[in-house]
Amino acid sequence: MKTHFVRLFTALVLVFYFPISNAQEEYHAEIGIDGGISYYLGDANSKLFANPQMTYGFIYRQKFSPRFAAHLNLNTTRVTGSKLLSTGSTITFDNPVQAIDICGEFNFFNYEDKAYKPFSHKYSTFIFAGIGAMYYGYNGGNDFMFSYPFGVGFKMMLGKRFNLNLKWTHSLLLTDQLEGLKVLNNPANLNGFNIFNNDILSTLTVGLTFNIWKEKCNCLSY
Ligand SMILES: [Ca+2]
Ligand SMILES: [Ca+2]
Repeated sequence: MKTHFVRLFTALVLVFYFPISNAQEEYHAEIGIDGGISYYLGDANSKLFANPQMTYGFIYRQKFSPRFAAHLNLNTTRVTGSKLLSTGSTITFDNPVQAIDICGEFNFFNYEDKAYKPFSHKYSTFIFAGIGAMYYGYNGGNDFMFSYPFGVGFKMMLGKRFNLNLKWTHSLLLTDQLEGLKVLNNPANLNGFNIFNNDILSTLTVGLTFNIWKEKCNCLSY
């Protein structure tokens, strides 16, 4: 009789305790800020990380699954440099740029805090690509053009609510105007077929995001 009671008690504990203990909070989105450096590649510069400028901005990330997410990134920075022209004179520029990107993300690991599931990690490298736009000074006024952002990153959970993000982004502008000067807009007349002759804005940033949009999950039901 005592043995039956112990078995029954153990079974009840297994049935009721484990679903409760494994019911975790899941968050569907993140908001946060990022900051770091930017540099430009184009008609006046071909070196990575030349003339680095400060950049900072806002991030929103929507999580679809442990592997897939999408982020919205707003960043502000400047594009600076100088160029020796064929006339013998040197021209300098310092152009303010606002950028917005919307990218899909793929995580190389399952980014979730579930130690009992294989391939789940509290960190992951990820790749992303999408579409964006930039608003910048051009020829005494302002102009706007779409871009193709893409890059690599690393994300890591900091406790239950925060995430650290490292991101290296390259945004190919669909025009050659990023320096803000007409003389550096397609100066070699090479932009006809090769979109990669357009200007590129790159950023290397560290971000801190906060988990929002909580939903209880029964983690035994996956
Ligand atoms: Ca250019
Ligand atoms: Ca160019």
